[in-house]
Amino acid sequence: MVEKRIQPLARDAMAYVLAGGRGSRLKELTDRRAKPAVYFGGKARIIDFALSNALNSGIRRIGVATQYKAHSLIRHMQRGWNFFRPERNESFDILPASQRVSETQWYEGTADAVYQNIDIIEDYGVEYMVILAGDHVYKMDYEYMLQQHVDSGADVTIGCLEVPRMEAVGFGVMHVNEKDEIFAFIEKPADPPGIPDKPDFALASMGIYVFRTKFLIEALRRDAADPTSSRDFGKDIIPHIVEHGKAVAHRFAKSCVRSDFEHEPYWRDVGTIDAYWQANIDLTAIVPALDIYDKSWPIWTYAEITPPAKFVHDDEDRRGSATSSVVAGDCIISGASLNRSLLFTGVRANSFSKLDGAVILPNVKIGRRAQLKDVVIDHGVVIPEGLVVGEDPELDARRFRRTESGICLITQPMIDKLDI
Ligand code: ADQ
Ligand code: ADP
Repeated sequence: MVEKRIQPLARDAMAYVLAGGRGSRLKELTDRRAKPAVYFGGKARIIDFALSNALNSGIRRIGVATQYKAHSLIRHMQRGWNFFRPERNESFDILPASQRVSETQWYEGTADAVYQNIDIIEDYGVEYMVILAGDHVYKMDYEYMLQQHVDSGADVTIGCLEVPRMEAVGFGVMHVNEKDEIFAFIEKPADPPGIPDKPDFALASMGIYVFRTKFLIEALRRDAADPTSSRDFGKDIIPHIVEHGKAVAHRFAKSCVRSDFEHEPYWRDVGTIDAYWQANIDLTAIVPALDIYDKSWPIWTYAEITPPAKFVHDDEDRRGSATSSVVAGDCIISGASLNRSLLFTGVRANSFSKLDGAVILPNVKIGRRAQLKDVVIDHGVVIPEGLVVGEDPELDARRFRRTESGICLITQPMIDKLDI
Protein backbone atom coordinates (compact mmCIF):
# COMPACT_ATOMS: atom_id res chain seq x y z
CA MET A 1 0.00 0.00 0.00
CA VAL A 2 1.27 3.46 -0.84
CA GLU A 3 1.67 5.62 2.22
CA LYS A 4 -0.23 8.89 2.16
CA ARG A 5 2.18 11.75 1.51
CA ILE A 6 2.35 14.19 4.37
CA GLN A 7 1.79 17.76 3.26
CA PRO A 8 4.71 20.10 4.00
CA LEU A 9 4.01 22.28 7.04
CA ALA A 10 4.80 25.37 4.94
CA ARG A 11 1.49 24.89 3.13
CA ASP A 12 -0.31 25.43 6.42
CA ALA A 13 1.72 28.51 7.35
CA MET A 14 1.60 32.23 6.79
CA ALA A 15 4.79 34.28 6.46
CA TYR A 16 4.37 37.66 8.08
CA VAL A 17 7.12 40.04 7.04
CA LEU A 18 7.93 43.08 9.18
CA ALA A 19 9.01 45.75 6.75
CA GLY A 20 8.33 48.99 8.54
CA GLY A 21 11.72 49.96 9.93
CA ARG A 22 13.79 52.78 8.55
CA GLY A 23 17.30 51.37 8.80
CA SER A 24 18.75 54.75 9.78
CA ARG A 25 22.38 53.59 9.59
CA LEU A 26 22.01 53.48 5.81
CA LYS A 27 21.80 57.28 6.01
CA GLU A 28 20.60 59.01 2.82
CA LEU A 29 19.86 55.65 1.12
CA THR A 30 16.84 55.37 3.40
CA ASP A 31 15.83 59.04 3.42
CA ARG A 32 13.06 58.35 0.96
CA ARG A 33 12.58 54.58 1.11
CA ALA A 34 12.35 51.96 3.84
CA LYS A 35 15.36 49.66 4.28
CA PRO A 36 13.52 46.62 2.82
CA ALA A 37 13.06 48.67 -0.40
CA VAL A 38 16.77 49.38 -0.81
CA TYR A 39 18.18 47.83 -3.99
CA PHE A 40 20.46 44.81 -3.69
CA GLY A 41 22.50 42.64 -6.04
CA GLY A 42 21.87 44.27 -9.43
CA LYS A 43 18.19 43.40 -9.82
CA ALA A 44 16.46 42.87 -6.50
CA ARG A 45 15.49 44.81 -3.40
CA ILE A 46 16.36 43.62 0.09
CA ILE A 47 12.82 42.42 0.86
CA ASP A 48 12.90 40.05 -2.12
CA PHE A 49 15.16 37.71 -0.14
CA ALA A 50 12.67 37.13 2.71
CA LEU A 51 9.76 36.94 0.26
CA SER A 52 11.60 34.51 -2.06
CA ASN A 53 12.60 32.36 0.91
CA ALA A 54 8.94 32.13 1.92
CA LEU A 55 7.81 31.30 -1.61
CA ASN A 56 10.65 28.80 -2.25
CA SER A 57 9.93 27.14 1.12
CA GLY A 58 6.40 26.43 -0.09
CA ILE A 59 4.57 29.15 1.85
CA ARG A 60 1.66 30.54 -0.15
CA ARG A 61 0.21 33.08 2.27
CA ILE A 62 2.26 36.18 2.84
CA GLY A 63 1.52 39.42 4.68
CA VAL A 64 3.89 42.41 4.70
CA ALA A 65 3.54 45.09 7.40
CA THR A 66 4.80 48.44 6.11
CA GLN A 67 5.16 51.74 7.87
CA TYR A 68 8.14 54.07 7.29
CA LYS A 69 8.33 55.68 3.77
CA ALA A 70 6.60 52.72 2.21
CA HIS A 71 5.80 54.11 -1.23
CA SER A 72 8.58 52.58 -3.31
CA LEU A 73 8.34 49.34 -1.27
CA ILE A 74 4.60 49.04 -1.94
CA ARG A 75 5.05 49.94 -5.61
CA HIS A 76 7.72 47.26 -5.94
CA MET A 77 5.55 44.56 -4.35
CA GLN A 78 2.48 45.53 -6.38
CA ARG A 79 4.50 45.13 -9.55
CA GLY A 80 6.58 42.08 -8.67
CA TRP A 81 4.61 40.08 -6.12
CA ASN A 82 1.16 40.12 -7.68
CA PHE A 83 0.91 36.52 -8.88
CA PHE A 84 -0.80 34.96 -5.83
CA ARG A 85 -4.28 33.60 -6.50
CA PRO A 86 -7.02 33.33 -3.85
CA GLU A 87 -8.67 30.51 -5.80
CA ARG A 88 -5.52 28.43 -5.17
CA ASN A 89 -5.58 29.29 -1.46
CA GLU A 90 -2.83 31.84 -1.97
CA SER A 91 -2.65 35.41 -0.78
CA PHE A 92 -0.28 38.34 -0.65
CA ASP A 93 -1.38 41.20 1.57
CA ILE A 94 0.33 44.53 1.95
CA LEU A 95 -0.60 45.79 5.42
CA PRO A 96 0.22 49.47 5.95
CA ALA A 97 0.00 50.89 9.46
CA SER A 98 -2.96 52.92 10.73
CA GLN A 99 -5.56 51.09 8.70
CA ARG A 100 -7.45 48.78 10.97
CA VAL A 101 -7.52 49.10 14.75
CA SER A 102 -7.64 52.86 14.67
CA GLU A 103 -7.32 55.38 11.89
CA THR A 104 -4.60 57.34 13.54
CA GLN A 105 -2.45 54.75 15.25
CA TRP A 106 0.86 53.71 13.71
CA TYR A 107 2.40 50.38 14.56
CA GLU A 108 3.99 50.93 17.95
CA GLY A 109 6.49 48.07 17.85
CA THR A 110 6.95 44.88 15.84
CA ALA A 111 4.41 42.93 17.92
CA ASP A 112 1.83 45.67 17.39
CA ALA A 113 2.44 45.39 13.63
CA VAL A 114 1.06 41.83 13.88
CA TYR A 115 -1.54 42.51 16.59
CA GLN A 116 -3.27 45.20 14.51
CA ASN A 117 -3.93 42.63 11.76
CA ILE A 118 -5.09 39.71 13.90
CA ASP A 119 -8.46 39.68 12.13
CA ILE A 120 -6.79 39.07 8.75
CA ILE A 121 -4.59 36.32 10.20
CA GLU A 122 -7.58 34.60 11.83
CA ASP A 123 -9.49 34.71 8.55
CA TYR A 124 -6.84 32.64 6.82
CA GLY A 125 -7.07 29.91 9.43
CA VAL A 126 -3.46 28.74 9.04
CA GLU A 127 -1.91 26.56 11.73
CA TYR A 128 1.52 28.24 11.83
CA MET A 129 2.89 31.77 11.65
CA VAL A 130 6.44 32.50 10.47
CA ILE A 131 7.41 36.03 11.51
CA LEU A 132 10.24 37.48 9.41
CA ALA A 133 12.18 40.70 9.08
CA GLY A 134 12.18 42.25 5.61
CA ASP A 135 15.65 43.67 5.87
CA HIS A 136 18.17 40.84 5.70
CA VAL A 137 19.95 39.16 2.81
CA TYR A 138 20.06 35.36 3.10
CA LYS A 139 18.60 32.15 1.75
CA MET A 140 16.72 29.91 4.13
CA ASP A 141 14.24 27.06 3.87
CA TYR A 142 11.69 27.75 6.61
CA GLU A 143 10.22 24.22 6.30
CA TYR A 144 13.11 22.90 8.44
CA MET A 145 12.32 25.43 11.13
CA LEU A 146 8.59 24.59 11.04
CA GLN A 147 9.42 20.90 11.42
CA GLN A 148 11.69 21.55 14.38
CA HIS A 149 8.93 23.67 15.94
CA VAL A 150 6.41 20.84 15.70
CA ASP A 151 8.86 18.12 16.78
CA SER A 152 10.08 20.00 19.86
CA GLY A 153 6.62 21.12 20.98
CA ALA A 154 7.93 24.66 21.55
CA ASP A 155 5.74 27.71 22.07
CA VAL A 156 8.14 29.69 19.93
CA THR A 157 11.11 28.70 17.79
CA ILE A 158 13.68 31.41 17.15
CA GLY A 159 16.11 31.42 14.22
CA CYS A 160 19.63 32.09 15.48
CA LEU A 161 23.21 32.29 14.37
CA GLU A 162 26.60 32.67 16.02
CA VAL A 163 28.10 36.16 15.71
CA PRO A 164 31.33 37.60 17.16
CA ARG A 165 30.46 38.56 20.74
CA MET A 166 30.88 42.34 20.47
CA GLU A 167 28.82 42.49 17.25
CA ALA A 168 25.92 41.03 19.21
CA VAL A 169 25.10 44.39 20.85
CA GLY A 170 22.50 44.99 18.13
CA PHE A 171 20.79 41.62 18.53
CA GLY A 172 18.68 39.64 20.92
CA VAL A 173 21.16 37.27 22.59
CA MET A 174 20.19 33.89 24.04
CA HIS A 175 21.52 31.12 26.23
CA VAL A 176 20.51 27.56 25.39
CA ASN A 177 20.90 24.12 26.96
CA GLU A 178 22.14 21.01 25.13
CA LYS A 179 18.67 20.60 23.55
CA ASP A 180 18.77 24.20 22.24
CA GLU A 181 16.01 25.18 24.68
CA ILE A 182 16.41 28.88 25.50
CA PHE A 183 16.70 29.65 29.20
CA ALA A 184 17.77 33.29 28.94
CA PHE A 185 17.13 35.99 26.33
CA ILE A 186 18.43 39.56 26.51
CA GLU A 187 17.48 42.11 23.86
CA LYS A 188 20.46 44.16 22.65
CA PRO A 189 22.75 43.75 25.69
CA ALA A 190 25.52 46.33 26.13
CA ASP A 191 27.93 43.55 27.09
CA PRO A 192 26.72 40.44 25.26
CA PRO A 193 27.28 37.15 27.09
CA GLY A 194 29.40 34.64 25.14
CA ILE A 195 28.51 31.03 24.31
CA PRO A 196 29.89 28.89 27.20
CA ASP A 197 32.24 26.76 25.07
CA LYS A 198 32.91 29.59 22.54
CA PRO A 199 33.29 32.73 24.67
CA ASP A 200 34.19 34.99 21.72
CA PHE A 201 30.85 34.33 20.07
CA ALA A 202 27.25 34.97 21.07
CA LEU A 203 24.10 33.18 19.94
CA ALA A 204 22.07 35.93 18.25
CA SER A 205 18.41 36.01 17.28
CA MET A 206 17.81 36.57 13.56
CA GLY A 207 14.40 38.07 14.37
CA ILE A 208 12.74 35.02 12.77
CA TYR A 209 10.03 33.39 14.90
CA VAL A 210 7.73 30.41 14.36
CA PHE A 211 4.54 30.06 16.41
CA ARG A 212 1.31 28.15 16.26
CA THR A 213 -1.18 30.81 15.21
CA LYS A 214 -3.43 30.26 18.22
CA PHE A 215 -0.54 30.65 20.65
CA LEU A 216 0.73 33.80 18.91
CA ILE A 217 -2.66 35.48 18.97
CA GLU A 218 -3.06 34.77 22.68
CA ALA A 219 0.43 36.11 23.37
CA LEU A 220 -0.25 39.28 21.36
CA ARG A 221 -3.58 39.89 23.13
CA ARG A 222 -1.99 39.43 26.54
CA ASP A 223 0.82 41.80 25.59
CA ALA A 224 -1.62 44.41 24.26
CA ALA A 225 -3.40 44.41 27.62
CA ASP A 226 -0.14 45.21 29.45
CA PRO A 227 0.28 48.99 29.66
CA THR A 228 4.00 48.66 30.47
CA SER A 229 4.78 46.76 27.24
CA SER A 230 6.52 48.43 24.30
CA ARG A 231 4.74 45.97 21.97
CA ASP A 232 7.92 44.52 20.56
CA PHE A 233 8.85 40.89 19.88
CA GLY A 234 12.45 41.24 21.05
CA LYS A 235 11.71 43.36 24.13
CA ASP A 236 8.38 41.98 25.31
CA ILE A 237 6.89 38.88 23.63
CA ILE A 238 10.01 36.70 23.45
CA PRO A 239 11.34 37.40 27.01
CA HIS A 240 7.85 36.63 28.38
CA ILE A 241 7.74 33.25 26.62
CA VAL A 242 11.30 32.40 27.67
CA GLU A 243 10.27 33.05 31.27
CA HIS A 244 6.83 31.40 31.28
CA GLY A 245 6.81 28.90 28.41
CA LYS A 246 9.06 26.94 26.07
CA ALA A 247 11.30 28.75 23.61
CA VAL A 248 13.68 26.78 21.39
CA ALA A 249 16.53 27.97 19.19
CA HIS A 250 16.76 26.91 15.57
CA ARG A 251 20.28 26.98 14.13
CA PHE A 252 20.40 28.78 10.79
CA ALA A 253 23.00 26.29 9.54
CA LYS A 254 20.29 23.59 9.71
CA SER A 255 18.02 25.33 7.22
CA CYS A 256 20.40 26.58 4.57
CA VAL A 257 19.04 25.79 1.16
CA ARG A 258 20.33 22.47 -0.15
CA SER A 259 22.70 23.98 -2.70
CA ASP A 260 24.34 26.05 0.05
CA PHE A 261 25.05 23.21 2.46
CA GLU A 262 28.70 23.02 1.44
CA HIS A 263 29.27 26.77 2.09
CA GLU A 264 29.38 28.82 5.24
CA PRO A 265 25.75 29.83 5.75
CA TYR A 266 25.32 33.36 4.37
CA TRP A 267 23.29 35.96 6.26
CA ARG A 268 23.87 39.71 6.18
CA ASP A 269 22.13 42.61 7.83
CA VAL A 270 23.56 45.14 5.29
CA GLY A 271 22.48 47.78 7.80
CA THR A 272 25.40 50.18 7.31
CA ILE A 273 26.85 51.80 4.19
CA ASP A 274 30.04 49.77 4.60
CA ALA A 275 28.18 46.47 4.98
CA TYR A 276 25.88 47.36 2.08
CA TRP A 277 28.77 48.24 -0.22
CA GLN A 278 30.74 45.15 0.79
CA ALA A 279 27.86 42.69 0.32
CA ASN A 280 27.16 44.07 -3.17
CA ILE A 281 30.83 44.13 -4.18
CA ASP A 282 31.21 40.56 -2.83
CA LEU A 283 28.94 39.45 -5.69
CA THR A 284 31.73 40.34 -8.13
CA ALA A 285 34.05 37.72 -6.57
CA ILE A 286 34.99 34.64 -8.59
CA VAL A 287 32.93 32.43 -6.28
CA PRO A 288 30.67 34.69 -4.22
CA ALA A 289 29.51 33.48 -0.81
CA LEU A 290 25.93 34.33 -1.87
CA ASP A 291 24.92 32.49 -5.04
CA ILE A 292 22.27 34.57 -6.83
CA TYR A 293 22.50 32.31 -9.89
CA ASP A 294 21.18 29.29 -7.97
CA LYS A 295 18.26 27.98 -10.04
CA SER A 296 17.01 25.81 -7.19
CA TRP A 297 16.41 28.90 -5.04
CA PRO A 298 15.56 31.83 -7.31
CA ILE A 299 15.38 35.34 -5.88
CA TRP A 300 12.09 36.63 -7.26
CA THR A 301 11.74 40.32 -7.90
CA TYR A 302 10.01 42.85 -10.07
CA ALA A 303 11.97 42.71 -13.28
CA GLU A 304 11.59 45.42 -15.83
CA ILE A 305 11.69 44.19 -19.39
CA THR A 306 14.99 45.62 -20.56
CA PRO A 307 17.23 45.44 -23.57
CA PRO A 308 20.58 43.72 -22.92
CA ALA A 309 23.62 45.46 -21.46
CA LYS A 310 25.87 46.90 -24.16
CA PHE A 311 29.57 47.68 -24.26
CA VAL A 312 30.71 50.21 -26.86
CA HIS A 313 34.29 50.17 -28.03
CA ASP A 314 35.55 52.18 -31.01
CA ASP A 315 38.74 53.03 -32.90
CA GLU A 316 39.34 56.25 -31.02
CA ASP A 317 40.45 54.46 -27.88
CA ARG A 318 37.02 54.42 -26.31
CA ARG A 319 37.19 51.09 -24.58
CA GLY A 320 33.90 49.97 -23.17
CA SER A 321 34.98 47.16 -20.87
CA ALA A 322 34.23 45.42 -17.62
CA THR A 323 36.34 43.08 -15.50
CA SER A 324 35.09 41.26 -12.39
CA SER A 325 31.81 43.14 -12.56
CA VAL A 326 28.06 42.47 -12.50
CA VAL A 327 26.06 44.51 -15.03
CA ALA A 328 22.24 44.48 -15.25
CA GLY A 329 20.10 44.96 -18.37
CA ASP A 330 19.70 48.29 -20.17
CA CYS A 331 23.17 49.48 -19.15
CA ILE A 332 25.26 51.13 -21.86
CA ILE A 333 28.95 51.21 -21.12
CA SER A 334 30.07 53.54 -23.81
CA GLY A 335 33.84 53.78 -23.82
CA ALA A 336 33.94 53.49 -20.03
CA SER A 337 35.88 50.92 -18.02
CA LEU A 338 34.55 49.07 -15.00
CA ASN A 339 36.39 46.94 -12.54
CA ARG A 340 35.00 45.15 -9.46
CA SER A 341 31.72 47.03 -9.83
CA LEU A 342 28.01 46.24 -9.70
CA LEU A 343 25.60 48.15 -11.94
CA PHE A 344 21.82 47.99 -11.61
CA THR A 345 19.43 48.43 -14.54
CA GLY A 346 19.64 51.40 -16.88
CA VAL A 347 23.05 52.86 -16.02
CA ARG A 348 24.83 54.94 -18.68
CA ALA A 349 28.59 55.26 -18.30
CA ASN A 350 30.10 57.65 -20.81
CA SER A 351 33.46 57.76 -22.52
CA PHE A 352 36.72 57.65 -20.60
CA SER A 353 34.98 57.28 -17.24
CA LYS A 354 36.52 54.77 -14.85
CA LEU A 355 34.71 52.83 -12.12
CA ASP A 356 36.40 50.71 -9.50
CA GLY A 357 34.56 49.26 -6.51
CA ALA A 358 31.37 51.06 -7.59
CA VAL A 359 27.83 50.06 -6.59
CA ILE A 360 25.59 52.00 -8.98
CA LEU A 361 21.81 51.97 -8.41
CA PRO A 362 19.38 52.14 -11.36
CA ASN A 363 19.25 54.90 -13.96
CA VAL A 364 22.45 56.66 -12.98
CA LYS A 365 24.27 58.67 -15.65
CA ILE A 366 28.03 58.96 -15.43
CA GLY A 367 29.58 61.84 -17.33
CA ARG A 368 32.71 61.61 -19.42
CA ARG A 369 36.05 61.25 -17.67
CA ALA A 370 34.48 60.74 -14.24
CA GLN A 371 36.62 58.54 -11.97
CA LEU A 372 34.75 56.82 -9.17
CA LYS A 373 36.40 54.55 -6.65
CA ASP A 374 34.67 52.79 -3.71
CA VAL A 375 31.28 54.45 -4.07
CA VAL A 376 27.57 53.77 -3.68
CA ILE A 377 25.56 55.99 -6.04
CA ASP A 378 21.83 56.40 -5.41
CA HIS A 379 19.05 55.88 -7.96
CA GLY A 380 18.91 58.40 -10.81
CA VAL A 381 21.97 60.47 -9.88
CA VAL A 382 23.64 62.38 -12.72
CA ILE A 383 27.40 62.38 -12.19
CA PRO A 384 28.98 65.44 -13.83
CA GLU A 385 31.80 65.16 -16.36
CA GLY A 386 35.22 64.79 -14.84
CA LEU A 387 34.10 64.21 -11.21
CA VAL A 388 36.82 62.39 -9.27
CA VAL A 389 35.89 60.43 -6.12
CA GLY A 390 38.24 58.25 -4.10
CA GLU A 391 41.47 60.25 -4.53
CA ASP A 392 41.20 62.96 -1.88
CA PRO A 393 39.58 61.71 1.36
CA GLU A 394 39.13 65.20 2.89
CA LEU A 395 37.48 66.64 -0.19
CA ASP A 396 35.26 63.54 -0.50
CA ALA A 397 34.22 63.81 3.15
CA ARG A 398 33.17 67.46 2.63
CA ARG A 399 31.18 66.66 -0.50
CA PHE A 400 29.66 63.27 0.18
CA ARG A 401 28.75 60.82 2.94
CA ARG A 402 32.17 59.21 3.45
CA THR A 403 32.49 56.32 5.92
CA GLU A 404 35.53 55.77 8.10
CA SER A 405 36.66 52.93 5.88
CA GLY A 406 36.50 55.23 2.84
CA ILE A 407 33.26 54.34 1.07
CA CYS A 408 31.39 57.37 -0.36
CA LEU A 409 27.61 57.42 -0.66
CA ILE A 410 26.56 59.92 -3.35
CA THR A 411 23.01 61.25 -3.81
CA GLN A 412 21.62 63.87 -6.18
CA PRO A 413 21.26 66.63 -3.55
CA MET A 414 24.98 66.19 -2.75
CA ILE A 415 25.82 66.57 -6.47
CA ASP A 416 23.55 69.64 -6.75
CA LYS A 417 25.58 71.36 -4.02
CA LEU A 418 28.94 70.88 -5.76
CA ASP A 419 30.58 74.03 -7.12
CA ILE A 420 32.16 72.49 -10.19
P1 ADQ B 1 15.89 44.89 15.29
O1 ADQ B 1 16.22 44.50 13.88
O2 ADQ B 1 16.65 46.02 15.88
O3 ADQ B 1 15.97 43.62 16.26
P2 ADQ B 1 13.41 46.14 14.85
O4 ADQ B 1 14.01 47.47 14.62
O5 ADQ B 1 12.24 46.06 15.74
O6 ADQ B 1 14.36 45.13 15.47
O7 ADQ B 1 13.09 45.53 13.42
C1 ADQ B 1 12.69 44.20 13.14
C2 ADQ B 1 12.00 44.20 11.79
O8 ADQ B 1 10.74 44.82 11.91
C3 ADQ B 1 12.71 44.96 10.68
O9 ADQ B 1 12.55 44.24 9.48
C4 ADQ B 1 11.99 46.28 10.59
O10 ADQ B 1 12.00 46.77 9.25
C5 ADQ B 1 10.61 45.91 11.03
N1 ADQ B 1 9.91 46.92 11.82
C6 ADQ B 1 10.41 47.68 12.83
N2 ADQ B 1 9.44 48.45 13.36
C7 ADQ B 1 8.31 48.16 12.67
C8 ADQ B 1 6.97 48.64 12.73
N3 ADQ B 1 6.60 49.54 13.63
N4 ADQ B 1 6.08 48.15 11.84
C9 ADQ B 1 6.44 47.22 10.94
N5 ADQ B 1 7.68 46.73 10.84
C10 ADQ B 1 8.60 47.19 11.69
C11 ADQ B 1 15.22 42.42 15.95
C12 ADQ B 1 15.02 41.59 17.23
C13 ADQ B 1 16.37 41.13 17.75
C14 ADQ B 1 17.09 40.36 16.65
C15 ADQ B 1 17.23 41.26 15.41
C16 ADQ B 1 17.85 40.52 14.24
O11 ADQ B 1 14.31 42.35 18.19
O12 ADQ B 1 16.19 40.30 18.89
O13 ADQ B 1 18.36 39.96 17.09
O14 ADQ B 1 15.93 41.68 15.00
O15 ADQ B 1 18.11 41.44 13.22
P1 ADP C 1 13.09 53.85 -5.55
O1 ADP C 1 13.15 53.32 -4.15
O2 ADP C 1 12.17 53.12 -6.45
O3 ADP C 1 14.41 54.21 -6.11
P2 ADP C 1 12.82 56.64 -5.74
O4 ADP C 1 14.26 56.87 -5.46
O5 ADP C 1 12.29 56.99 -7.08
O6 ADP C 1 12.33 55.19 -5.43
O7 ADP C 1 12.00 57.35 -4.62
C1 ADP C 1 11.91 56.87 -3.31
C2 ADP C 1 10.66 57.43 -2.73
O8 ADP C 1 10.74 58.85 -2.67
C3 ADP C 1 9.45 57.10 -3.55
O9 ADP C 1 8.41 56.89 -2.63
C4 ADP C 1 9.23 58.34 -4.39
O10 ADP C 1 7.88 58.51 -4.71
C5 ADP C 1 9.71 59.44 -3.46
N1 ADP C 1 10.37 60.51 -4.19
C6 ADP C 1 11.13 60.44 -5.29
N2 ADP C 1 11.58 61.64 -5.66
C7 ADP C 1 11.11 62.52 -4.77
C8 ADP C 1 11.23 63.93 -4.56
N3 ADP C 1 11.95 64.68 -5.38
N4 ADP C 1 10.61 64.47 -3.50
C9 ADP C 1 9.90 63.71 -2.65
N5 ADP C 1 9.76 62.39 -2.76
C10 ADP C 1 10.34 61.79 -3.81
